[in-house]
Amino acid sequence: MKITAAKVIVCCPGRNFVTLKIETDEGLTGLGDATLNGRELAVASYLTDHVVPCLIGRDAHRIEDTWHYLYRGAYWRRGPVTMSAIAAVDTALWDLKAKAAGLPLYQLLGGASRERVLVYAHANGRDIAQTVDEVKRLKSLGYRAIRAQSGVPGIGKVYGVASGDKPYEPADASLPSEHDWDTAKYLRHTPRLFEALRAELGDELHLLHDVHHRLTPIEAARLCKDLEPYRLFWMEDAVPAEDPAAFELIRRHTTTPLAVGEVFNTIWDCKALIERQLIDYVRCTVVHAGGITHLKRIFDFAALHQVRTGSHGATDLSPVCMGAALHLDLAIPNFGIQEHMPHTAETDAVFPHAYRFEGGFMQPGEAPGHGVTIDEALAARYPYRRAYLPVNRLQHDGSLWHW
Ligand code: EZ4
Ligand code: CO
Repeated sequence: MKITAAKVIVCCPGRNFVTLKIETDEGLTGLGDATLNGRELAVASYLTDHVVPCLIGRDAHRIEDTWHYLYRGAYWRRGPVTMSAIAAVDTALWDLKAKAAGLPLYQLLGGASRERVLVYAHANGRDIAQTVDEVKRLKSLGYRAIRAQSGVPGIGKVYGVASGDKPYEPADASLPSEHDWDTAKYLRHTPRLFEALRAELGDELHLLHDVHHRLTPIEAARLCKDLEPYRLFWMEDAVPAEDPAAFELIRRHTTTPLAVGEVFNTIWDCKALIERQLIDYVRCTVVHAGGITHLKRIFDFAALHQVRTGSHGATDLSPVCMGAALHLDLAIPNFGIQEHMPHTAETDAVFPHAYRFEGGFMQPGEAPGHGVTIDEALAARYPYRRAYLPVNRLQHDGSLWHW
């Protein structure tokens, strides 16, 4: 099966997505997600200008070889742009191989290790009462695990909290919007949120929280200790992800489980965290961590060290990524949980898919490949719109902080 053509499709059905479509001489096509929120066109150019010319004529079945051809062959290894581009090729090739076999992708990854994929939903509200109501609403839809984020008194715009009635979507402006931050206010407020949630919802529901990289190690240790009575499923991105030593400090102080990895792009970003057992869940994704081939390598390595998976699944990862992720989730032995933020109706219409939500769990479906396609005519009706993630500044002196 030879690759005859490959093209990059950029569309914006409510938000931007970059999709790679690979065509073959056998008439089969494969799709990969290449979306990098706020830097979409860099990956589109990397693919169109530098990767696609190397793909034409290659054997589509040689997935591992193609991965190394693109990784080693670039000389300049790693980084989110390179690894998202490699991921798109890799995902499209797995899609093709599974279609050629006439099997859903999870069958090629070893078959199902479980019957269904546990997912967690996002609840947010401008205050504690509204967040509690939203958690109750999501629980009534069947979710067994819910991430809770709340507005903080005295802070204007907080990560994870929607403005108005719209679903939360961080890339909200054609130039970066400015948010404000005060760590002390956040540290006082967050334990109250989880105290209220446990009081109202009881012990059964899994509760999660995302700090979004905003604390120092000792502040994160304090928050994790304060939240111990509420038994979180995990605390996500408690500190900026680059520094394993920060996690060592947090670990010394608390038994709250730790999750990190949505910004990682290779195994080298999480190798020390995993082998030193400084985290409990690794959150790398198909799209930002080099595709199915590399993500499976990370997850297998994590399994050796009792680290489970919890792949990022925000709306800026396209349905193509979600479809591929669910096949991996179903197959790997050390799956933990999958993040699930539903896409808008416009996005779902552009990317028809076989996966479905069923009472707190998801299924990748039985369609050959990863089960996600693209309606190119519809996609063409939603041209790219420049959009950025916000920046964040400390309230007391305006210095730039982690968003
Ligand atoms: O801010 O995907 O857990 N989910 C997250 C996301 C990220 C966005 C950035 O593009 O942290 O909401
Ligand atoms: Co996150």
